[in-house]
Amino acid sequence: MNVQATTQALPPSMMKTALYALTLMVLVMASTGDADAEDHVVTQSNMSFSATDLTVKVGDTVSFSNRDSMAHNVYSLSDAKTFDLGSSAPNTSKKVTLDQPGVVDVECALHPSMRMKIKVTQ
Ligand SMILES: [Cu+2]
Repeated sequence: MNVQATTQALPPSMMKTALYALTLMVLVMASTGDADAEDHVVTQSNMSFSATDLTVKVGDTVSFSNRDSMAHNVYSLSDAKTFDLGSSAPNTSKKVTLDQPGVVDVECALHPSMRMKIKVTQ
């Protein structure tokens, strides 16, 4: 097989169609990515979370916003999503991306009575 035979394997018109399809696929994939992700804000005030049961979609983020006068340390108790945001000072916010489905139990390491649940659905 010579070089000419290889380049002629696909007629130019089919190459164009294939390239067009590929471009379209890349565009569709890009638009279904982070563009659809939603950010859910959960505040902490009076030593409690503003939501005790939150349902989000895979790819969404949750921002934990500390509105108390004391520090909080939000972390996960679940394998579905492991994270530890560390000590968060008053009036600061930290974000977590929920990247797989499951139920995530969330607690404050400094105040174990502060608990909430995040359900991550497809
Ligand atoms: Cu706390």
